[in-house]
Amino acid sequence: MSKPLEQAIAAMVATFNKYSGKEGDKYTLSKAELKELVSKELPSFMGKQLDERRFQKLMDDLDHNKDNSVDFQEYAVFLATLSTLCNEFFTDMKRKN
Ligand SMILES: [Ca+2]
Repeated sequence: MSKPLEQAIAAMVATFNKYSGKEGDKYTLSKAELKELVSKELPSFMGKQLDERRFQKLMDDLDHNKDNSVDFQEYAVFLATLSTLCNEFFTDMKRKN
């Protein structure tokens, strides 16, 4: 049985591949693929209904090389940013208690 952190890394990779293979380049996320991944796999982090303006902002922020798709490295930066926000949230909670 693999450890939780190993499972988390495997889930991160498997989730990317689950959506990246749906259309176009199977090694990158198109805008539609990213939108589906975020709404189905990160609902409590990102909200179930991301409005178009907020989603476009997210896509622009993540797509560092401006090729209109999110590759694995750009996706990994996104998850690292979410992890950092999560850690800050728990650190603040501990400080308050
Ligand atoms: Ca890109």
